[in-house]
Amino acid sequence: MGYKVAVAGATGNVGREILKIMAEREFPADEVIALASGRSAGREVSFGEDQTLKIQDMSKFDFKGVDIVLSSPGGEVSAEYSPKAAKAGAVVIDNTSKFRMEPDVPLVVPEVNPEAIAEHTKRGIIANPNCSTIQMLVALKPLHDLAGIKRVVVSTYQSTSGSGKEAMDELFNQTRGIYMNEPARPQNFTKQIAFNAIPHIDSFLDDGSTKEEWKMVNETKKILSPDIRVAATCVRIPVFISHGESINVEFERDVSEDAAREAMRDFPGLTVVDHRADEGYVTPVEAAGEDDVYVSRIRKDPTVDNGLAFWCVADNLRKGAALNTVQIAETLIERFWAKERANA
Ligand code: 11C
Repeated sequence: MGYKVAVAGATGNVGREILKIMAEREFPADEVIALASGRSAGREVSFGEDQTLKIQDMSKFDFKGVDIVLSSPGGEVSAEYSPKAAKAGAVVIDNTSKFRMEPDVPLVVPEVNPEAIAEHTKRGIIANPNCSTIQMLVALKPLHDLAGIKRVVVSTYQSTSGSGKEAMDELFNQTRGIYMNEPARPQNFTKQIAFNAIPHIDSFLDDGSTKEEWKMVNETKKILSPDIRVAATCVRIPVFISHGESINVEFERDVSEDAAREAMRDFPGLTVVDHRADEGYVTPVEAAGEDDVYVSRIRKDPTVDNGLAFWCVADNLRKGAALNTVQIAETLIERFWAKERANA
């Protein structure tokens, strides 16, 4: 017997990707319900190669009887509906930043801290981390186990899809417009995104950092270790899908390039493509549509004791959001519910 699953925010970039991934991975669902705002109710979304689902209005939906809600409708909507769904008995896997830092809500990357899922019983909510944190932590976990990470310096190169469908359209239309001598009119971004790089993602904080950078620092502490210090600079670039990251790590103990490469190769969800030659590394375009996090350009950082530097890239809509959400649900079922059902 399978589960009753609702996908909240089913018309957004992440919601549509969740439905696609559920179908690809044959998620054990008996019933899948697509939810969105009243504006989209009645429209259809694709589910797998040949099925469609009719969107239901989330504000009128009764969550009773739903086992799992995979939720990415935006922070304010989640703030209202995730607790409502949890109260009705569902476990909500929430993709927004709303609940991530709450102490009784586990924040999970299944390859890194699957054991934290046990805490889903506290609030009925499991939080999915920010996309730029997820890919960095999949790359860092085997290195932390190997040599103990003290400090990380990361600069991101983030695609426009992290900001939604309209932001991707803005990149497309602005790029075309510039060739036709039309002035760039930023709407979703603070400055021109076509042929540019914007060192500003999410809102500014009092210390001069941005909320996106704050998330990378604090989510890393919650998931991997509170002792790891992280300095992050997050930059939006004119790419449609996949975030790139340049990462410098300082370790407790010495770690060779070969040992790092081997540990990363053995880690689930991580692929090392690292040839010191033309094309011997992975770029955002190549990572788009893929499930793994890719690591390239592994080398010593000689400016600190026990330092390494590398490049990391992943599809921000898949591993950075939808795939990680579905994997949390799969792990919840395999590690917790399957056993309960077997013993019932
Ligand atoms: C971006 N990382 O690329 C953001 C998108 O906290 O879940 C995801 C925001 C979040 O703009």
